[in-house]
Amino acid sequence: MSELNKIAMKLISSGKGILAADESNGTMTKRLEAVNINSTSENRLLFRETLFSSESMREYIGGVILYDETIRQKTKSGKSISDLISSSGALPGIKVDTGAKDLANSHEEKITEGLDGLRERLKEYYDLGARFTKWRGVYNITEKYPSKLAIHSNAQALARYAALVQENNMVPIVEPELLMDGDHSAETCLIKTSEVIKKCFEELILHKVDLSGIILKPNMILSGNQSKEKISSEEISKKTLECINNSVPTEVPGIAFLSGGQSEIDATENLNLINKNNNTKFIMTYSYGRALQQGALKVWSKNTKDVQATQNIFNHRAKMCSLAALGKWSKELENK
Ligand code: 5MM
Repeated sequence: MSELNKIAMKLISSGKGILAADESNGTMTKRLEAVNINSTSENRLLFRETLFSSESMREYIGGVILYDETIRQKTKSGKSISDLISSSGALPGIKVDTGAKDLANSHEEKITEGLDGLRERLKEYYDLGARFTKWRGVYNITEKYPSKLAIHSNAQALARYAALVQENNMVPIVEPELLMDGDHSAETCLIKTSEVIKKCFEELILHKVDLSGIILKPNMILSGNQSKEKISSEEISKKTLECINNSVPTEVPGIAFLSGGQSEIDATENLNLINKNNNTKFIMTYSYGRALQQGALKVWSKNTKDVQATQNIFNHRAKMCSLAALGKWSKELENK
């Protein structure tokens, strides 16, 4: 096993998954203001520190993706956030893209930026404790999108990012996210997601990325949130497995899905069925942002000093996601 493969396995094996706490300040401000909390750097740290010091970090969280602000912050006792995360046995990770901007000559689409100066930033993040990284390409689904231009340019950026990250001895999470916004069918989502993922691997291979030392973070195959089509979790799991089977090379150790705006329960139930029906060799787990944090954030906002109440909600959610990553979740356990 290569060192990179060992890191990847530590993040995703044995029912562990990843906590995506890498909201940029803009996104975090939206999340905090939605629950009437001021988005100050102290409050952003306080909420995150509450989660990172939860009991469930030991058993269910293999790694935490941080944002640049957070990896530089310290706890009340003066410990770095990376040390806090490492003390639970999880690995600190870092989002290294600098965001999605309008794509020239296709302004309704996005291109993710952040390659300039990345090699130097990676060295700094490694010194700050990061052992894995994340870059997200984001795509709309409509009749004409994602365009070949968006598919090609984002795949190339993801591959250049992944190669640089491996050169710096960290595991790149490769995240192509096709948004659930729109009225498209699940079949359309399947076709377009497969096309995007295949192109990503074409570029990753061209850039000589070691596929056994990456983690793919894709969306599940869902119908659009404005679509009249309602498909069951069973169908979601089958279509998602079909997509992974037809587009991911077998060297990749595992898939850590994003939740993409699904409710906490839907994201858990769908992952559980993906694992129950898993006919691939890949580990299938979670790298959830909202689907791990929503409930905890709500409770925290009611009384930010009641650390235990927030941690209880987070511990339960992380445990449910972990059971789903093993195909052992049920509604009964959820409501226990
Ligand atoms: C945590 O949210 C990330 C978004 O960051 P930006 O502020 O840069 O948009 C996002 O990339 C996240 O890691 C994934 O989308 C997974 O989160 P969800 O909520 O979709 O599970």
